Formats: sequence, C-alpha cells, structure tokens
Amino acid sequence: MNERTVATAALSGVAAVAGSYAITGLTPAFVAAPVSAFVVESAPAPVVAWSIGTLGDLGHRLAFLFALALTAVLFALGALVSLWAAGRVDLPFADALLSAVVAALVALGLTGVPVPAAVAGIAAGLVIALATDGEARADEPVSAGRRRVVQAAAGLFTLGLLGAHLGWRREPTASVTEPLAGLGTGTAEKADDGVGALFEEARAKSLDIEGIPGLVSTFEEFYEVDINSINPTVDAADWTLTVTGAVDSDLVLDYDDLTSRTPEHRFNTLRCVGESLNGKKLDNAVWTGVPLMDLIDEAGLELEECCVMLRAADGYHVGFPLAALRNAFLAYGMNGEVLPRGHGYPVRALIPGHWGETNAKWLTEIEVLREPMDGYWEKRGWHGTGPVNTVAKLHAVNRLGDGRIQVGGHAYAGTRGVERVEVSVDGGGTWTDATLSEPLAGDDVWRQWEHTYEPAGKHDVVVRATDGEGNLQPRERHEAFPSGATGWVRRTVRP
Ligand SMILES: Nc1nc2c(c(=O)[nH]1)N[C@H]1C(S)=C(S)[C@@H](COP(=O)(O)O)O[C@H]1N2
Ligand SMILES: [Mo]
Repeated sequence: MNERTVATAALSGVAAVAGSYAITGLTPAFVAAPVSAFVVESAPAPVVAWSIGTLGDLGHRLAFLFALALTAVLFALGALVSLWAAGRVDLPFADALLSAVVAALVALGLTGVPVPAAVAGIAAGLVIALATDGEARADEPVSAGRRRVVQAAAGLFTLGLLGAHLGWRREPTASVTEPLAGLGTGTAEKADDGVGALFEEARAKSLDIEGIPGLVSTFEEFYEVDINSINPTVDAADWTLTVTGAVDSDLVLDYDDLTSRTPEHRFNTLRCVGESLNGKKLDNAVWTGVPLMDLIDEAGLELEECCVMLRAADGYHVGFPLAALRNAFLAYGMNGEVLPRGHGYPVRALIPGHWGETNAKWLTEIEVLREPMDGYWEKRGWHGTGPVNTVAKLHAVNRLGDGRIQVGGHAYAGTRGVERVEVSVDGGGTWTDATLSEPLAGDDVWRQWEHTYEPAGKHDVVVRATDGEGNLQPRERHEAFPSGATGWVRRTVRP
C-alpha cells in the first residue's frame, strides 16, 4: 500500500459522504446522521457540559464536523480494503466496482435506506475509477500515478460541489414553513382569526426597540436547540401519539384526531437552561394546538401524584412532575404556520414555566410514571426540568441622535411573570424603573423593557428583574450548568 492508494481511498471516502448528502440533504437517511448521533450519545457528560458552557453552539458544529470526518474515514477504510482485494483480480475496473459495492453496503448498514446508499456507492466508485483509470498499473511512473490522483481530486471537487448544491436544496430548515390549514392563507398578519388577533396584540404592546425581536420572535429569530445535528423527519400521516403508563386505558391519537379538535392559540415563551446569562436562547411565539391535559383525562389518570415522561422521535426524553402538565399544550402550529421541522413537526409539547428542555419536539409518547425517572439531560447532570430562573437581558444599546442612549431587552420569569425591571447606569449604585411593555395575555410570556438616559462618560449598565411574586432576580453569578445561569447582566457602555 502506497501513499497514492491511501490518498485515493481518502478521496473515495469523502465522495461517498458527498454523494449521500446530495440525495438526502441533512435528513436521517444521510450517512453521517447515525455517526453523528453516536458521537453525541457517547460524549461523556462533563465534556458535554463543558462544551455547552464554553463553546456554545460552536461545540455542536465541531462535533458534527468530527462526525462527518469520522464517516469519511469509515468509507475510506472500506475503499482501502476494496483496493487491496481488487488488486488480486485482473479485471478492468475491478477496484472501482468493488469499492462502489462496499461503500453502498456500508451506507446501507449505517442508514438502512437503499437508494441513497446506492448513490453513495456510485460516488465512491466513480472517484476510484478516475484515480485508477480502470487498471492497476504498478509499473507506471510515479508522476503519472500522481496525475491521476489529482484527476480524482478534481473529479471529487466537482462531485462535491454538485452534491452540496443538490443536498442544500433538500435542506428542510426551520424557517421553511407553510400556512396552517383552516387559518386562511398565511394569515399570521391578518387579524380575522385567533392567530392574527394575538399578532395584533403583540404588535400593539411592543416597545419597538431597535436591534431586538418584538414580542413575537420570527422563524429566523427563534432559537433552536437539538440533541442531534440532524433532526428527525416525521411524516404527519404516519405519526401517532400514545398516552400510556399509569392510565386507565392507553390512548393513541393520529394527526387528524389532534388537528380536528377545536384549536386554541396562545403565546408561550421558551428559554434554554444551557444558555449563558445574557444569551439569546429566549424567544416567544404564537402557538396553535390543544390543551395536553384533555388527552390525559381521556386516558384516565390512575394516580394523582408523581411524574410523567415525554418521549420523542429523535430518542429525546424528558421526565418531570405531573403537576407541570396542568396547563400544558400540544402545539402543531407556530406563528400561524405549520409547526416547522426544526421546532418539532408535526407536534411538540409546551410546558408553561419550565425550562426549554421540557418542551419535547417530535413528541410521540406521554408516559405517566409511578416513580421519577431521569430524562436525556438529567442523565447528563442538568437540572433543567424545574421552573425557569428570572432574567432581564440587555441586548439593545442604541445611540439616539440627540446624544441620549437607549438600553433595552426582554425579561422573563416563566409563569411567575415579570413585575418590574430596574436599570442602573452607574454600575449598580442607583436604580431606576425601566419602561415595561404591557404584559401579553398568557401564563408564560416575556416582556420587553427599555430605558433612555443622558450618558455621562463611560459607564456600566446593570439590569435586574423582579418576578410577579416579588422576588428580585438573584445577584449571585452562576454559570448555566446545571440549573440555569444566574446573576445580573452588566455591560460597559461608551457614549
Ligand atoms: N425531541 C426533542 N425535543 C427537544 C429537544 C431535542 O433535542 N429533542 N431540545 C429541547 C431543548 S434543550 C430546548 S431548549 C427546546 C428548544 O426548542 P426550540 O428548538 O423549538 O427552540 O426544545 C427541547 N425539546
Ligand atoms: Mo434547552
């Protein structure tokens, strides 16, 4: 085995990944999907906590890049074995053919989806064919062999560009949406239905601060947190939700059963327990769906105490006290559109007042438990199933034309509500009440705050909220792991 063989095998490995991506995009049929899930699953809990705390979303992206590389290496190893075995038979294109078959089998083994696996195989074989010209030529000059490896690299580059283009077009992103049936046509902006009325309310109550979202986050603004880099693709036609466990009789619902019920529309704010104190994983939307407790009542509770476990199509699961379900919601619409894939299509849970992680996306099962059980994040040391911490964010620092400065952001305290936001422009020495947006209707909604003042030199702005029960946001600083960041947001401002 020489350098050229290794280079050829490596190129073939990358080609298999590119070929697969071309036909699957970032869906579970992509060869890197199971590898990525494996990487995420086997990452030790302290590494995960460190990565979320220190690298944030970058950690997630690096893990995915690592998974992509690992997948390519896997295919390259397959190609090496093929090249070695093909060297034993004297047939034209034996190496390309064998490599194609081996790559297709590896892809099939990884994903179980035949057509994309075949495409991965063809791509892998094609690159080998370019690199070998159909024959093993052990006696050729080194320069000629190099030329063919370069030729294969060029071929792979073209193939890669094509693959990236094709795969990208298949990308089912969170912001690709379609209107929700029964609400007219993309009626988010119209006030003649339940969603439109809520949009109107949010618009009227918004303080319109430049540089931060209004009271309803758009699809582009709304944060997304997933355990996997590749989200599940659930078909609403095949989807069912099972209510099971300590209930009188199991209940199984399909998408039509759920969406034919009288819909409700409500605001609900979500915040991720893993975000930094002044992070941006806090958003609000208008959701359409039905109260979750109705389904539990239909199944009949066998017990009044203890817990529940929500399970989802991506293997995600989250357990918490039954009491948290009291005002919970099953959403199939978001901002007047069909719930986007990135936010849990076809159906997700919304659990008012609790951290983001309780709001299971791609929900498939609600199990009533007799004893508490840890969910995905709790097994990794997080305490993200309880009520949210109170926070006032500082995201807007606007220099107004007249020399004054406007600072502003959102404040959130879950179902306790935000009663007051105070701002200090002297580093915490003196405090002034900020202007607050009128509270939106709903149990679990954020507010906007704003304060405009005459600056005197460089200064520190500090902001703190008080919740609806009169509790001041704790001053003591703590990082997000394990139960949410605490402290007061502070920012140095130069006029
Ligand atoms: N099935 C499933 N549900 C999930 C998650 C997930 O990875 N899988 N992430 C959770 C976390 S940690 C948060 S903060 C919220 C984020 O919801 P969003 O992506 O719609 O903003 O979804 C929660 N629900
Ligand atoms: Mo989260």
